[in-house]
Amino acid sequence: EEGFQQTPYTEPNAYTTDSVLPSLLKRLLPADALREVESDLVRFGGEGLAELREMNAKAAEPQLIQYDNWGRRVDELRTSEGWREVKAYLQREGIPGIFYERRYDAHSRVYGFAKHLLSSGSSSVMYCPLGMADGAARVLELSGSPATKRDILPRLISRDPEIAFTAGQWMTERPGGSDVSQTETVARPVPDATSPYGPVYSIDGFKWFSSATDSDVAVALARTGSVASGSRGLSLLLIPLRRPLIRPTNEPRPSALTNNIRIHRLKNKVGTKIVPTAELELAGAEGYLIGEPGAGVKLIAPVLNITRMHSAVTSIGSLRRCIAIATAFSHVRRLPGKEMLNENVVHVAELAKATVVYRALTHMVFGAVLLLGKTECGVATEEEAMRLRLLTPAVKSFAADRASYVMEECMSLLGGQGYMEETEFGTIIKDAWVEKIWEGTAAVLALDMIRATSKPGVLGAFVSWANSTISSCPTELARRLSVPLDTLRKGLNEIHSTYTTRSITLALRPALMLF
Ligand code: MFK
Ligand code: FAD
Repeated sequence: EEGFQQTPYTEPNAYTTDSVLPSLLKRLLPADALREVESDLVRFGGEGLAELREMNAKAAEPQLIQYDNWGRRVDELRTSEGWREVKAYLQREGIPGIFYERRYDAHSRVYGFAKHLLSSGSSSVMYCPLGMADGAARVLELSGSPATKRDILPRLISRDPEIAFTAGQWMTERPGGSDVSQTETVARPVPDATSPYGPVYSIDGFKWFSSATDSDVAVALARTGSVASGSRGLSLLLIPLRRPLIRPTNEPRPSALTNNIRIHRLKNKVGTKIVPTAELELAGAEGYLIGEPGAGVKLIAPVLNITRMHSAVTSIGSLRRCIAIATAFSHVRRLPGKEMLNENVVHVAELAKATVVYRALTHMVFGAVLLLGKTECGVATEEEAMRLRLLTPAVKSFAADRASYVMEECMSLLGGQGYMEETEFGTIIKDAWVEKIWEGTAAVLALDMIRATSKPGVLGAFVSWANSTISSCPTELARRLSVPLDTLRKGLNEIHSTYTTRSITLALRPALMLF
């Protein structure tokens, strides 16, 4: 006698069964764009994700081979076949290509991030290198030399994995990640050296966190000014991880780093285990100056803002997957001698609570995503651009904060099975925790909002937009929401004096729900 056997759940089409995305896209996209985009999302959410999950199941932790059999230092980084397949698959699907092809103008950001939302719970945090490639592409689009626009930008956004590049973002050093003013890495101009990519510099220093170490290039901060000049003495450099940067297409890319970059060690992380995050020593690495010397932080800001959007979408994408699994389980699990879980009022109420948070976060984040698209396509009003500047740190921080708690609730909706590695909750949750830290902690992002509101007009524009949105709400709801806006005004004044940073994000929460 076999005894009771639980029927395993199967995850249905992620797009067609999603409780938010189809209606959200109907609201955000013009009808003709929606028609085209929707057929792609239906395919991607079904057979596309099934294929992606098979590749992702083969992804394993990277390995560092520091010395070869003959005692030579080689610093070979070996990534798994699954990781490389996931990367190639998502590049072919148009991440980050869709964002730069701009087939749907400002709405291309909504389309690309919809694909991200559907897949980020099933791709071993591949949106880390892909998000940074997206950010680096925008930096080159805005500030790159003609040669970087010709040779490197097209590769960062290519759908062809044979030639596509990903990029790293090297900011954090041992003295500080939130505050980069004590950066120790130094870049010195190389006399007589020339490169079509920009003025040639030799770079020495130590980068404490390098996540996409399997990338082709990095955008990095390094000191060209005096130590006393703090972060205003930092410049932005484009650094190849291997030289030559451009190889013939039929020549395989070596896994060892060259360009005088050594891998000190791979980080031993709580999550994001598949992502090759390393500590790097730069000893005379060649790099090319982007933009003006001393403007490094300002020049790298587009990377920060774009990766913060990727981070926000990863938070809600991870939550989406957790809800999808919990819902699928509720369709196959019967309470002993009673109804199915999806017919049980108490259980369904728990699923509904999780779904409400997912709905609110998705509307909130995609409101900001549309503003990003409009800004990049040059069709945002000045007021919309200011709102994007203020909302980007807020949605990143808020999504990371709220999603992770709800993911834990979803895990418990499977009972003991939720705690088993096979259901993937543990991996998804541990991976998503990092969204609270990288690209800025809540406190640092609250400070960034203060930086944004210190520019004239930003806060006033936000408050008047929020008030006019509130006035179009049903009266009862509007009354409740108008109080936090007053608090926001008062709170900001107080924060300037008391430095109680977190409360600024808290004060904005109700207003952000209005998208
Ligand atoms: C899965 C998806 C995730 C994808 C990728 C994840 C992997 C990557 C992991 C990483 O964590 S990479 C490292 C990320 N590091 C951070 O996020 C650092 C957090 N700290 C900050 O963001 C600080 O605010 C910052 C280092 C930028 C402060 O630097 P400064 O030099 O003290 O800033 P300052 O002097 O106030 O600003 C310099 C200029 O930049 C100003 O312009 P002006 O010169 O015109 O006045 C600022 O307005 C501008 N600026 C700063 N932040 C900006 C910005 N402009 C636009 N947007 C911003 N966010
Ligand atoms: P600190 O800046 O020392 O912060 C410590 C604590 O102090 C935090 O709680 C912070 O909120 C608080 N704090 C700091 N300043 C203030 C303030 N002014 N007011 C109030 N509180 C404050 N970086 C890269 O450059 N490239 C990468 O590829 C990369 N990958 C990463 C991958 C992983 C898995 C992780 C975990 C980190 C990665 N980072 C990367 C680094 C990341 O961006 C930093 O860890 C982060 O910015 C915080 O910097 P820190 O670690 O130096 O912490």
